[in-house]
Amino acid sequence: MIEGLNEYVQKSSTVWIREDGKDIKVKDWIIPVWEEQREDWDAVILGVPLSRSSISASAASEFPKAFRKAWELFTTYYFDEHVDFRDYKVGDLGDVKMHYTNILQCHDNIEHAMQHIQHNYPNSFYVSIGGDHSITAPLVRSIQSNNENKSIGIVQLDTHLDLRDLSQGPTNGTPIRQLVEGNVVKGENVYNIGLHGFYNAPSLIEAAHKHKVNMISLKQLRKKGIASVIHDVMEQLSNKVDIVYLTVDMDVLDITYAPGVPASTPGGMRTDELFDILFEMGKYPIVRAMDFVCIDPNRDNQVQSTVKATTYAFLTALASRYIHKMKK
Ligand SMILES: [Mn+2]
Repeated sequence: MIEGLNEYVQKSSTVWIREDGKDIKVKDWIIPVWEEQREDWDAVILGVPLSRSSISASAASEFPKAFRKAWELFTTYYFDEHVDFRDYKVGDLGDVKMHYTNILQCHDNIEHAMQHIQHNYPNSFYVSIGGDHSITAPLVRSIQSNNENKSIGIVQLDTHLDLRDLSQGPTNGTPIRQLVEGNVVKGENVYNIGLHGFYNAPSLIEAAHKHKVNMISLKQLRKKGIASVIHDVMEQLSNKVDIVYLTVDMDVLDITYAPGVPASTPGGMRTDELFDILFEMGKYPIVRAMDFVCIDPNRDNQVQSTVKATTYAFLTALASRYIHKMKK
């Protein structure tokens, strides 16, 4: 393992036997970093198996494993754009080591792991695989402390604001509140896309107004169109911040599409809409990091709709970055 990093990160338990050939699968394409030393990974993946901090009982800690297992179900050829993105170099860093019960210790490990990763791979795109949404706070804190003179914005795909107060400690309902009140990210630089229905209490809407968090409802998104909304959001952010962090709470999806997300709801986003958003976001190199959170593979249905949807979303985001990197 890389110097310093092995104190906080361990190899993943799912390691594929990779094969080469004309037709390869995602499992053949993503390379464990302990098998191939290089500094120029286009993207690095970090598993963050923590879900004791989830408000609803969740085994999201099992998701990094389920995610890696799903790699054999997908190829590196993206039909929609007729492109094979196997030349995009992706390294798997393994998983953050967690304390059995101490959530603050776990968050500390996540923050330190991300520090070492940024030092070792300063130019890579950072992809974190949760875990519940509490992990976003230490991840963004780490990126901020590594970029002291730069400002960070957040694009959050979520059914919830995640602005709950901290009276119950840090949970998957508090990351945005922690980041805003900790002066890590300004509320006006947070754009929440996907809000709908009956899931955010008045005190949370009040907190959003107080901190000037931008709220874009699912209805507004559909009315204006995905390309136009993402273009506007990214244009605004590009004028205000140096780095954008993209956080994808899979509870943004409708419960039909995401039965494996404990907090998913009726009336949510469709998978094709999520994929389109991630494709649009791939156009912007200012987006330096991304996470996927709150997927509990033990609650998923038998055909693994949620695990597959998340893997598809992840691949869409990376394929788009590859396509737009090649265009330059
Ligand atoms: Mn959330």
